[in-house]
Amino acid sequence: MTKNDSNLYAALRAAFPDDLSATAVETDTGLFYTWCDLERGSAMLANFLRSLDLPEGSRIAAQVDKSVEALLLYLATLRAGYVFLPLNTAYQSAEVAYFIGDAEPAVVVCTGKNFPWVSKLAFQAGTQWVFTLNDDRTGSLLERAACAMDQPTCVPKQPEDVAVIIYTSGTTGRSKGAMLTHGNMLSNALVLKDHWGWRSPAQGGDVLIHALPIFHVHGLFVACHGALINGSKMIWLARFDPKLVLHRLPDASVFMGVPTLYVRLLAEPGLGRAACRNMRLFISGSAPLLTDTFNAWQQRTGHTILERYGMSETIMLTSNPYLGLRRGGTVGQPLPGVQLRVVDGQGNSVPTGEIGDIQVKGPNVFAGYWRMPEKTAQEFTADGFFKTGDVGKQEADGYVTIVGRSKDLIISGGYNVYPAELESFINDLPGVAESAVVGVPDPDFGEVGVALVVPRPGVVLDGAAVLAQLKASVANYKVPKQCYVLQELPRNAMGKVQKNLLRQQYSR
Ligand code: MLC
Ligand code: AMP
Repeated sequence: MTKNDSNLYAALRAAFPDDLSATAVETDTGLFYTWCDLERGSAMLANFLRSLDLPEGSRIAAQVDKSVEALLLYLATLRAGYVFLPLNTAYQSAEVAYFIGDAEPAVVVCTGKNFPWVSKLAFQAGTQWVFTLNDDRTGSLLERAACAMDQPTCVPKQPEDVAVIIYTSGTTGRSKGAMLTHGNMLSNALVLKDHWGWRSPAQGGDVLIHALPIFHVHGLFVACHGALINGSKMIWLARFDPKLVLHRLPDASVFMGVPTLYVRLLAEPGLGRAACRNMRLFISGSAPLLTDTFNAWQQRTGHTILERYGMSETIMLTSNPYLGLRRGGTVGQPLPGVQLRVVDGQGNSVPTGEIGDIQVKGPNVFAGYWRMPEKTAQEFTADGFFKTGDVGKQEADGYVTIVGRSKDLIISGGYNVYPAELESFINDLPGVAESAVVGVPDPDFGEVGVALVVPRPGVVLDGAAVLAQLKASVANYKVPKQCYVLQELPRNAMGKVQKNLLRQQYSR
């Protein structure tokens, strides 16, 4: 193995089909990108980034709408040897300011529409370059890169070199940037290639419908790496639209989604065996898939959804089998190379089938939180296992079931929402004494937030006004769907807010 083999892009590129003129990506706007386009386009962007003479390890932050060019920017960053920092397009200015301030990217790429405020805060934070990239192939990034060479740059990397930082919010305090290495991502992509039975181009190939956002692990790594490392074509949808997915299903063989996507597809009368006739595999993850959804899908389509479990810090951890029993309500068995154990509060393994905290170890587990050595140390055990914060059990045959979370986290439509972040914002609003945000079941998003707010003495608060203020400040998916004003919050003998009671009372 040459040194260069550890750059993730080199491995992805090696899997491109021999015929580079074949279609690699087809978009919902009728554009066709060949494998040669991916190779040349990412080379030009990589050479352009290198021409900026950035220090090694520079971060390239991107808050851009989904487009093939945004994917090329990610691939170019890998090739150029820098560190990619994808940002959710729903983040508003305070959120973006935090990430840019913390990660100190040398380059920020944003939409033309957001350039005025993003560039202001980026330059204030010391960023040298701010470029624009729009979803219609316009913007200063592509204009500048058009003059770059297309020589096949791919900077040599070691497996332990950081390739991406993914920010995850936290139950307390600041958001943490999980550093994923070239080695983490390549090992996981290779395991999934085998585990999910991807068909090589020589075997007729697979076609993936890509309908997820590309700023998280699911859409960017599991889906894009999956297709690229198998030389498989992607049908690229800018956003999830159940009718469009249904329309394209006959042209595809693999689909990946968070449970909400399956719930919304089931609401389409046209979903049935005929629409899925060419499909090989439906994969679900990022949030619990209800057994009802699993069963309804099986009945309507004849396909058994394969559920898997992962997280930003670890990419994919467990999966139901491709061949063998896909057990609804479970997330399957640890992937090859992943060690998983379930422990009690003292860190001792619990007996088989009993509930405890899930800890994991493997080549896919991240290198630590960006500039947070103490936090990183806290999240690992002395023998190197990462504490996932998920609570579950493992049966004798290895199947894992997630039953809850020790972290105070709501997963809504596959997005993580941290109550602590919202409570701290609400508590700072005038007239608010205290607040609690809890997750309640929701048929569409799986779980949604509800806010309970206690006013200061003598103040009259309006729940709708609290939500409006939140909406003006944080990403829209974080905004609780309802807000109730209470005279006090229920507390236990230790003075801790009893969120379980609130959850029961406000379940819809
Ligand atoms: C949108 N809204 C949400 C929401 N998405 N609210 C709660 N939870 C969400 N996920 C808001 C909108 O802002 C809008 O508010 C209202 O809810 C209705 O929006 P919508 O039109 O129904 O939403 P839509 O744009 O269709 O988006 C829904 C979605 C999207 C499910 C398609 O959320 C999505 O793509 N989710 C996937 C997330 C994902 O990829 N997660 C992977 C993380 S990686 P208003 O007020 O504006 O009307 C990971 C690791 C792993 O977890 O294991 O994979
Ligand atoms: P994120 O930090 O956004 O990567 O979210 C990771 C979290 O999503 C995990 O810690 C789990 O709590 C949750 N998750 C991912 N996949 C599943 C799944 N299949 N079932 C239940 N929870 C899941």
